[in-house]
Amino acid sequence: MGQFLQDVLKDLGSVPKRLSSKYFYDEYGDKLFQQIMNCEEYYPTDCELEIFKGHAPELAAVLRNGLDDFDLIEMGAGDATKSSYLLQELVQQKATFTYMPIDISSGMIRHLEKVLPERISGLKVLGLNGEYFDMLAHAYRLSSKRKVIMFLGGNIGNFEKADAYDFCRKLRSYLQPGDLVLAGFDLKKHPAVIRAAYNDQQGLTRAFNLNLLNRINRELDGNFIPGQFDHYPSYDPDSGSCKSYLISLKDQEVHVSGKKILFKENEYIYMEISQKYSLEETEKMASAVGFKPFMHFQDRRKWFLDTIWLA
Ligand code: AVJ
Repeated sequence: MGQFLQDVLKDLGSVPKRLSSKYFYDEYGDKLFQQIMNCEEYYPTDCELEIFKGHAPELAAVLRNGLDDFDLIEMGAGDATKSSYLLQELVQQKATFTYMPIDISSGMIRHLEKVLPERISGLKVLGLNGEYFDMLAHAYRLSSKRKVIMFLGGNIGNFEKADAYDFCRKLRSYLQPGDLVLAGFDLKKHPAVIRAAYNDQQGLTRAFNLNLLNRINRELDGNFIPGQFDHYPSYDPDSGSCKSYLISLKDQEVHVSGKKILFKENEYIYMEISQKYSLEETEKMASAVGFKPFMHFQDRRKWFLDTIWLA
């Protein structure tokens, strides 16, 4: 049985029901996420891009930390739009480094290895296709150079807070003293701004969530009727957790690969968390897992944080 099916059956068999947002990103989900990033209400991408465009020289200087040779590793590089500004700047400063994007998509890695050195001449790219920590260990076997790890886009927000601590503690355990982390966090702000970003007028976020039911239908022989589920986004300013749910609109029976799943009217499926932090909370997390919070970069509205931690 494939991992996707195994996870879906376990998650829909649990109480309360849930699904994992890591499965949002099939071909159609990737397209929807691109559209979300371009829509009026969704601010995090614009904020982080503003930071990378506006502070590239300072970011580059801090990450170089002198003039030594280093490996710049990006976890979940995607199309590397944001990091390109930093890469460009580092090459311009004549820094000696290798850019090592890690991504689960082999197509994306091949694309980056081809396209980036064309766009940024002189850039050394070594793509690592696989899971974050497997590839991180691999990078340490490949070279003993100082490591700078980037984890951008507020992807850390897709972990529950306790899981984010575990992730960062694990990350710390792989690193050597002197290594750096550059992590992106979406910050707490006016709750209405956050809620709007996860409940856009065009219904893109709704479609993004419902697409997972369609994906299950397509890939796992499911028979969800997406019209019988409602998208319910919520944001709690106290905890900072922004969560999305799908609500069953009636008592219904769904089959996935021959397995029966029962839904009560108004029963929910917990789909995604996008945890928001205060700046102080990120510092607390860094210290708790053994990093020294070193430097903060923010956009002019102070809605997003790219923070540097020292191992
Ligand atoms: C890709 C995890 C940063 O949580 O803001 C966008 C995904 N979900 N709209 C986020 C997402 C709904 C996004 N991240």
